[in-house]
Order: sequence, then C-alpha cells, then structure tokens
Amino acid sequence: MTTQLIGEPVERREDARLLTGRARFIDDIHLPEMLHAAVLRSPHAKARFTRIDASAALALPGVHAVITHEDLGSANAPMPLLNEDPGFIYPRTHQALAPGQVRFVGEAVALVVADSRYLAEDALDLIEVDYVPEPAAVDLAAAAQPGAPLVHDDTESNVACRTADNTGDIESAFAAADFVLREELRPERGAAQPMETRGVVARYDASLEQLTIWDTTQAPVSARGVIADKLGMAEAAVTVIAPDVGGGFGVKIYLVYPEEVLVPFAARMLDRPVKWIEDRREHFIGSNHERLMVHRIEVAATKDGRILGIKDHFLYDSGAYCPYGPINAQCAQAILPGPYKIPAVHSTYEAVYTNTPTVSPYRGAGQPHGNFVTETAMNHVACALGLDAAEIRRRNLVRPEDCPWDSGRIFQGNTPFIHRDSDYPAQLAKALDALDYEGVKRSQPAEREQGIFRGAGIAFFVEGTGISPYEGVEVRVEPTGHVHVTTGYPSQGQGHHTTLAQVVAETLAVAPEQVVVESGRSDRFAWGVGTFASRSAVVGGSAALGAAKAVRARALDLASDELEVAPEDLVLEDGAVHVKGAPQMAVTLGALAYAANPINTLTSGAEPGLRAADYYRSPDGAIASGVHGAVVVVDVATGMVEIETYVVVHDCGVMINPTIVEGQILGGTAQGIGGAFYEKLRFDDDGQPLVTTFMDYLIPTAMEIPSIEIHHMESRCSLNPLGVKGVGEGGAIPAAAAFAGAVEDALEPFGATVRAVPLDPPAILALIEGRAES
Ligand code: MCN
Repeated sequence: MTTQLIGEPVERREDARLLTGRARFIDDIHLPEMLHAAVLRSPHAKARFTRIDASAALALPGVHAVITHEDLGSANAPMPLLNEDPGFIYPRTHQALAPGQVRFVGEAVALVVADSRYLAEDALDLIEVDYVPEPAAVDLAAAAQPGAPLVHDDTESNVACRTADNTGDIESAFAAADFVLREELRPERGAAQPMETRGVVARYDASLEQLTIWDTTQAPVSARGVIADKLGMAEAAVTVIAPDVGGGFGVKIYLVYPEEVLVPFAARMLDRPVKWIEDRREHFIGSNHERLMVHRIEVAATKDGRILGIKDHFLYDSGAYCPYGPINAQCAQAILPGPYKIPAVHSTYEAVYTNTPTVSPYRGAGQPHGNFVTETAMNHVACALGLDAAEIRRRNLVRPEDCPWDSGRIFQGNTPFIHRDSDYPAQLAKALDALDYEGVKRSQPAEREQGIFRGAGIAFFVEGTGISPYEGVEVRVEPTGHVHVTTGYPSQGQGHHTTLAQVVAETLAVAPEQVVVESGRSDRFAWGVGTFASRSAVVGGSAALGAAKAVRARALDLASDELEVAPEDLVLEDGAVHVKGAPQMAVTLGALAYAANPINTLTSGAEPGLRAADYYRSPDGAIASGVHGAVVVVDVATGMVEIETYVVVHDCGVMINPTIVEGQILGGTAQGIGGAFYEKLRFDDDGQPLVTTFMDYLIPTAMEIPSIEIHHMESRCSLNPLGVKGVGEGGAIPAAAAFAGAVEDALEPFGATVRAVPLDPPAILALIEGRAES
C-alpha cells in the first residue's frame, strides 16, 4: 500500500530530542582546548577613534588575543549587499570591526579571546579607545531632513534609498473621490528576540587546512561563501554547520554578522577552537532590529466605500547600515493594496540611515507594517463614511472570479504579486461567523451603558511566500533501504525534517521512519540559499518532490531490468517495486540501490546509485492569505486589554502537515500580538538604547496569549507541484491591525483613532483621554 502522508498530522520527528534536552545548540558544543570570545562594543551612537590600547587587556593572564580592525586586513572589507534596489543612493554595509568610526551603540570594535568568557569580559574593561563622540541622528523623521547629522560622512544625506512604485492613474482616482483620508501611521521598532541568542564556534584544522564553523545562521551555504571570501580561503576549505537553532525569525540571516567572520578568524589565527555566545543584552544592541516606519497615507474613496486610490509616502528606519537592502520597505510597499481591487496605488519610500542598530527582516519583513497601514486606513475610511469595517472590506475584495488578478505590485525576489487560488470573500464570511461579529456589534450599546467597552476588529492579510531564488534537495536510497534526504536550508524550529520526510516517503512509498533527513550543513549539500520569507515548503518541498519522483522513475527502470517486466506494469509499494497483480514478484528499493552500484561492471560515464537531486524555483512564488479577528475588552481605567476571542482564518494551500501549520500560525500570531500590545524598542536623543532586558521589552508569554481559534481554507496553489503556499509569517502580519481595530472599536465612544502600534496601556489611556498624537 502507498500511504498518504502529505496532509497528515504526522508527529514532528524533531520534538523528542528538543523536548528531552537532547538537542544540540551552539552552546552545547564543547571542543578540546576551546577558547572563549567576547566583543567590545561601542558605547556611543556616533564617535570617531584613532587609538585602541589593548596592552592592559593583553597583559591579563589567560587572555590570548585582542583583535582590532588593524589586525583583520582584507577580512574587514565591507560585507556584501544582499539586495539591490533601483532607488539606492548610498548603499552602505557594515564591516566586521569598526575602522575608526562607530555608528551605533553596540557596534563591534574589538574581539577578545581568552581562556574563559569571564576573563574575556574582564579584559574588555581594560581596553581603552579614544572615542570622540559626535552628534547622532536618532529620530527617523529628523534624520531624513537636510542638515541632520550624517550617519555616513561620505554622503550628503541620510536618505539611503528612495524608490517609487506606481500603479494606475492616481490623479483620476483622487479627482473622482468623494472622500479623501489623510493620516500618518506608525508601526514602532521591535526585534525578533529568539529564545537562543546568536552564537559561533569555529575550529581550524591546520593539518587539513580546513575551517569548521558552527553558526546559528538561517543560511549556512550562503554564509560559507561570504566567510571563505573574507578569510581568503577556498569555499571547499570552509564548512558551515547550522546545528539545532533555537529560533531565527529573520534576525539570523544577516549574511553575515561581524562575529561570523571574527570567531573563525581568531580560531585560525590562534590555532585553537573559539566559541562566542551572544548574551541577551548584546542581542538587544548587536543584533538587528525591525519595524519602525512612518507612513503618510492618502486614501481616495467614493461615498459608498469603494477605494479608488492610495498614495503613500513613507520613511523606513534602516539603522546604521543597509546590508539587506531596504527589503522591509520593498515588501511593505508591495503589499499595500492587500487583497483589495484598488485601481491606483502610488507609493514612495525613503530608507533612512540612523545611528541605531541595523534593521533587517523580522517575521513578515515589512508586511506587518504595510498591512497595518492599509487595514487601519480601511477602518478609518469606513468610520468616516459611516460604514461597517467588514462591509467596506467586502466591497473592495478581489473575488475568485476576478482571478488571476495582477495587483501590479512587485514583491521581494522580483515576484509579481498576482492574486489567484484563494477566496477572500469566503475567508471574510468565515471569520465574521467565527467571531460572532454581528453579536458583538449588537450588544455594544447595552454594554457601553454598563461601562463595558468591548470591540471587534478584523484584518485581512496577504503573504508573499515561496520566493526565488531556488533550493535543492538530494534523495538517495541506501542499500539498507533507508532513504537519505539532504538539503542546504536549515531549520530553526519549523519542522522541516518532518515535512521533507512526509513528501519523500509518500512519493517513494516507504515508511517515514525509513527517511533520514539532514539539513543545514554546507559539507553535505553545497547549494541553496536559506530559510526565510516562508519559502521552504514551496521551494524546498517542491525540490524534494522532484528529486523523489526522479528516484521513483529510476527505481522502476532498474526493477524493469531486474524483473524483466515493462515499467508500466510495475508499482512501487511498501518500499519495494512489485509486478502489478503479482506481488510476490518484487524487488526492494534497498536491493535496487545495491544493484545500482555495480562495482565490477560500472562503465565510464554511468552514474552509480539510486539517487537524484532536484532544484526548484518558483518565479511567481505563492500568495497565502487569510483574516484575523479579535474581540477585546478594554479596561478604560487602566488601559489594560483582555483579548476575549482571537480567530484566524488561513489559506496556505495544501497543508503538508496540519499540526506544523497550526504551530506556525500560533507562533506567528503570538509574535504579532507582541508587536501590537507589548514590544517597543526605544532610544534616548543620543542614541542610547533604553530597552536592553526582558524587564523592559515585554514579550508576551503563554499566560498573555489568548487561545487562538484556527480555521483552515485549503485552496490548492496552481503554481507548484505540491499545491502549497508558505505559512511561516502569516500569523504575524495582520495581528497588529486586528488588535488595533478591536481596541479602536471598543473605544469608539471616546472617539479614539489608532495611529501607531504597539498600543500598550499608556498609549490606550492616551487614546481614551484624547492625548494620543495625531
Ligand atoms: N508547511 C506545511 N504546509 C504548508 C506550508 C508550510 O506543512 N502549506 C510547513 C513547512 O513544511 C515547514 C513549515 O510549515 O515545516 C514552515 O514552512 P514555510 O512557510 O515554507 O516557512 P519556512 O520553512 O521557509 O520558514 C521560514 C519562516 C519564517 S520567514 C520565519 S521568520 C519563521 C517561521 O518560518 N521563523 C521561525 N517560522 C518559525 N518557526 C520557528 N519555530 N522558528 C522560527 O525561527
């Protein structure tokens, strides 16, 4: 029997190890003779220095090296720019160690290597740097102004990039409008904060001239290329391994952080293994941030609520460097029209350097921002026109009969944003029903008289997933009958090994337990890009399917020779090829793999083994979509919010594993709620971070996250052979808009208008008291 596995809630094979403490994270790696590193970080947001005096640190017994920019030579060349943008004016990337000028508090200035981390930290205190502080550009809007202190002195302005994306006739749209909404909307700065901080262990084998790096990266194959280049080594001499990684959420795909060059550099220099583990404070200041944007949006509408056009000009805080390109701004811009048929959308972003940590994607990569803007503006237009928030959405949605509907927008990876394979009106109906939206609305007048302020909010989302470039997967049957699956993209908790095994096991008709999956080691699979942008199910899953199908075809060919029966008369079941109607005439996959390596008779040019690799790229990606709905009760005396009901209607196409999909939705939604209600990074006017611990950065725990009701709508994606759309970020994208909409609805008697998230209790009290900034 061929067992169906795709679509089944197969238990995650990763969990037994993870839940019983047998996983191996970077800090679990202990190598003989290993030394420990600590990073000296800038205490200033902007300063120059000419001298680093490390003599006292080096004199400390147990200190092996203090590495500064002068020691690095060509290893300190600027890091690569990962994404181009047509509007770039001043692309600037970071260097491993600041060469005489620092641009944010936390920037790496020197690396100390010592017998222990304690000693290394002590040595940091003994290093003297003759910093001369300079005025810093911290506030986003101020930094964008002419005359602001420059983050990069060789530029004439902090505007790194200015890019427009214009679709449709905007002048006619606004000329025909009965009503124009104008306002400023602001999603604030946050950060991913994975449970495991970053870390690197490196070992140089001088006899083999081989460098091995264990790295909490989301992209080991890509990281290998950059590290080899920086260290002047052949890629073949460098292996990057991403072992168990305790969450990435985008922050671990920087390509590459300073420590990913510095620690291998030190290991090779000292010929001793070196470990560096980021502590939480370092993570707050030395790892990337996300989210802050200021959107000035104008929405043209008819009086019956048809949206005719959107103009949006927004500032995007890039932080001190822009190594990832302004990707978050690109994504925010691409998804501005959401799932709506908006004839004209003109938007321009300005990516602005500030003297704050670099900004790169965090779950959703700009999509939560763009989504918050559009969905919040929808609420405000509805309110101004006296329409219901659900009704205005219903009137503007792209309908199945309109599809394929080209929004005209271009998403990350140069992917056209074309709506297809989804039913937005059905999603809305499902969400409203699950939320009892009408019931909440009906009971509001009586409740308000009793001082109960309950509100309902809904927010659509569309999620660009499965983007280019490619991923590859190799499938190899062993003579033991086991199937070995390898790929270059690693998992940070997404359960890739389980879902890859499902796809391959079903295609080859073997038990999933027979499938051994390895990922995230550049020495096992040398090609690929990385885990980000909710792409692995589409790109990696399809490659796995392609490779497994090729192996199946080869197995049938080999069995045809072995059994002397035509391939069309054969069938693959239970790990063996049978003759149709004569199951006793069979040969196992293991036996075929053995026979496929005829040691004595293999001819030149023939390829041994029962194996295949496939590489898959999806030029149009896949658009996942859905609706979040929240019912909240606001305590108007304290500003506290209780989320009574939280509903997610979600369409990620065929679900390879519904349990994993649910986990992804829950995790994403929890992070979205964090950004909506709790989490905000703040700096003082000099660029000193005011939030560097979990005492100040309030990540919601399981206690704060409400129970989340999930409804799946499984519309097969027509663009890839598995029929899947990604799911990794969808939960995080609309949560802020749904939460904000619900709070605004609850506070309607106070005339509250939400224009920024997070909406923490002080912000909610300000709304109630009419003190919120407009
Ligand atoms: N899946 C499925 N059926 C689908 C779609 C996906 O069963 N129709 C499964 C996939 O096989 C995979 C998981 O769901 O096991 C997520 O798939 P996908 O949406 O393709 O996302 P990626 O695997 O590319 O992971 C990246 C995505 C992103 S961009 C962030 S950020 C994020 C996320 O995944 N970071 C995570 N989820 C995370 N989950 C954990 N635990 N840790 C992170 O760091």
